[in-house]
Amino acid sequence: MRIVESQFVKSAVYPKDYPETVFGEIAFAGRSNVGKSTLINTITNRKLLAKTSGKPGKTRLLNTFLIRVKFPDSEESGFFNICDLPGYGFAKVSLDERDSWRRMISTYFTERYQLKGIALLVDIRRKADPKDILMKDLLVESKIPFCFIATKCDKIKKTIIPKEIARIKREFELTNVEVIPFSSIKKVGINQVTHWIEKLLF
Ligand SMILES: Nc1nc2c(ncn2[C@@H]2O[C@H](COP(=O)(O)OP(=O)(O)O)[C@@H](O)[C@H]2O)c(=O)[nH]1
Ligand SMILES: [Mg+2]
Repeated sequence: MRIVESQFVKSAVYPKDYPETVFGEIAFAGRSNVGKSTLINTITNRKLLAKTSGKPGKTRLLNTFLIRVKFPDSEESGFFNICDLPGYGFAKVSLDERDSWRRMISTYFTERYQLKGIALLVDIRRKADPKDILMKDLLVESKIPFCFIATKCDKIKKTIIPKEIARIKREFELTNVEVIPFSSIKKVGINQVTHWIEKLLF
């Protein structure tokens, strides 16, 4: 499967604002600055599709994109949606904001019936932190299939990537969960992420 076209659809907070669609949806979750928007730009081969920003905590909405794909030996297109979830972990948010974030995410997980898979992004260099563990627990509770994506793997030596992937599996107590090393800079993991999406949707 190959992504051939992508466009921004809309931003939402409440279920009444979720874009109407007949297609399946894949969401990307993770701390602010972990590389969610960059990953979406990389797998769609678009520089500015999802806004990337050095300033953490700026995006507080569910941002949906419509993606068109092609399959080998077929003229037909397939479609799905990507949702760029608002990041977390930014130190300077009030308890109220944290609460509304949590409500927005758990409402999305339960109400968005088109949601077929969630990828949780973690920085390959960072030890599992409590907010990521809470997020993983939300994923398990949601009963929606999920994978982990270990981002910025260009920042460590290639030879220690397997060791760090094993550490992530251990720290998050992952069994039968795929952990995909990813780098937007070195273009590592694009096919694996696309393949994970394809397995869930088509
Ligand atoms: N070295 C490296 N930096 C990355 C990678 N992906 C994202 N970044 C950088 O990390 C910062 C945050 O990325 P962004 O996509 O905005 O994160 P988001 O808040 O999760 O959407 C930006 O400065 C990106 O350039 C990667 O694969 N490798
Ligand atoms: Mg972002």
